[in-house]
Amino acid sequence: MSRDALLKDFMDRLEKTAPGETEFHQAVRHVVRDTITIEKAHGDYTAAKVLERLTVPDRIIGFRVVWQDDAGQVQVNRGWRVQFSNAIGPYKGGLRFHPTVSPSMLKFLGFEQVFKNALTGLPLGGGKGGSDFDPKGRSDAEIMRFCQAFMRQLAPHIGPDRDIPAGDINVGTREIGWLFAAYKAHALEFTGALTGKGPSFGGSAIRTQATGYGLVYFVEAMLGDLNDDLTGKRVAISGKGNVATHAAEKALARGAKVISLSDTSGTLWARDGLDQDTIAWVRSQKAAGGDIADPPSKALRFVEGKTPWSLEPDIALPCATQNELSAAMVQELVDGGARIVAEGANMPLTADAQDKIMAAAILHAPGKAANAGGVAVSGLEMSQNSHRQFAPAEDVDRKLKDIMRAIHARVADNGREGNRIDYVRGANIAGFRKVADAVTAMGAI
Ligand code: NDP
Ligand code: 2IT
Repeated sequence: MSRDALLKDFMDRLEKTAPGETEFHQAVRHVVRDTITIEKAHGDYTAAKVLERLTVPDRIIGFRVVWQDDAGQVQVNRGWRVQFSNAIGPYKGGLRFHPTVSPSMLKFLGFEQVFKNALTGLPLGGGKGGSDFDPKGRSDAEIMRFCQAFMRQLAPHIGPDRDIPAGDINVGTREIGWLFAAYKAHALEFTGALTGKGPSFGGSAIRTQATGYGLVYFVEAMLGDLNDDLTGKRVAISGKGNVATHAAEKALARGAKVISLSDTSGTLWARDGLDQDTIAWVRSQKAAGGDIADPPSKALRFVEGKTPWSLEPDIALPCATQNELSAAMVQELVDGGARIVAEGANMPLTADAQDKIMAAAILHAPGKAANAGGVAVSGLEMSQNSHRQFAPAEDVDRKLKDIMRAIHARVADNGREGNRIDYVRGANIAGFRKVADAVTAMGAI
C-alpha cells in the first residue's frame, strides 16, 4: 500500500472512532503522514500497533466546576484533563482556560505534547487540560474562586509522579499560584505537582520566559545551519501573551527588528521595530486586562482587524493560537519574501496553510520542536523540586539553550533532505521513534 493509501485507511478509522474532533484529526493526520511508513517498516512497531495506541489517550477525566461569581450567582463550567501517554514519563502539559476548550481541542494539544516532550530529551509523558471558563471580564476574586473550584476536581488525579500540569492560554503564574495552593490544601503535602509556580514557592527561574526565549534560540539554530544570524532580521510576531512578548524581548535582545505583536482585535505595527519599553507596555496592558489599541508612541500603529503576515517579515513567529494562519496568509508571507516560520503557538497553521507552506521555499519549524522550551524548563523545575534546590537563572537559561540546540540537532538528523531540512517531518519522526521504542519495549498493555 502507498503512504497515501495507508494514511487514508488510518484516518478513516480514526474519524469513525473519534467523530467530529476536527482539531484532533488535523494534528494526528500530520504525524501519521510522516510516520506510518516507519511503523510499517519496523516489525516490532507494526506488531505493537504503536500509532493506533498513540492516537487514543490513556484516559480523559471530565468534571463539572461549580463556583460563585461576585454577585453570588452560581456558575457552572466544564473541565477536563486528557492524560494522553505516560510511556516515557509522568503526564505533563498545560492547562488552558478559554471558551473554545473542548475534548477535541485538548486531545489535539495532548497528542502534540507527547511528541514535543519526547523531543526535549527529558523523561516527560504528555497531557493537557483546561476548562471552557472565560476569564475575560471576570474580577481577580472570581478567577481565584474558579481556580480553587477547578482544582478541587482535578487534584485527586495529579501529583509529582503522576501528572504535572502547568500554564497555557489564560493560565499564567498568578493562576498557577491559586491552583497550587488549592492542590496543596487537598494533598496535605508540598510537592512539585504543578510547574510555572512563583519563584518564592518552588518555581524555576526563567520558566515564565522559557517558551518565547526557547523559540528564539531555536530560530537561531535554524539560521546557524544557514550560516546566518538574527542581526537586522525583520521578525513579525502574533499574539501579545506570555509566548509572544518573551519571544519579542529575546529577538530584540539578539539584534532582530521586531515589527509586530497582535491580539484578537488587530495588530500593533512598528515599522522601525519595537523597543523593550513598548514590549513591557504591551505586557502590562495584557496583565491589566486592557487592550493595545492606543500605543504610547507615534512610531507605532494599531491596525484593527489585521494580522501581521502582510508586513513582509524575514521571519514569522505565530505565537497566539491554533489555526490562526490560513493558506492566504502563508501566501502573503511567501510574497513578502519570508524565509522562516517558527511556531510559538501549538498548530497555528490550518490544514490548508500546512499544505501551502510545504510547497513553498520557507523553512517551517513546528511547535512541537520550536516551542518546547516552556515544557523543557518545566522539566527542570520538576527536578529542582525533587532535589529541593533552586537553580540560578543563568544556569537554567544555559540549559534551555542547550536543550533547544539539542532539539534542533535531533530534528535536523531526522529531517535533512540534501542541503535542506524538513523540520516538520524531522520533528514528527524523532518524537515518534522515542515514544514508539518505549511503547514497544513495554509489551501489550
Ligand atoms: P496567553 O494567554 O498568555 O496569550 C495568548 C494571546 O494570544 C492573547 O493575548 C490573545 O489575545 C492572543 N490571541 C488569541 N487568539 C488570537 C487570534 N486569533 N489572533 C491574535 N491573537 C490571538 O497564552 P500563551 O502566550 O501562553 O499561549 C500562546 C500560544 O502558545 C498557545 O497556542 C499555547 O498553547 C502556546 N504555548 C504556550 C506555552 C506556555 O508555556 N505558555 C508553551 C508552548 C506553547 P487577547 O488578549 O485578545 O485574548
Ligand atoms: O504547550 C505547552 O507546551 C505548554 N503549555 C507548557 C506545558 C508545560 O507543562 O510546561
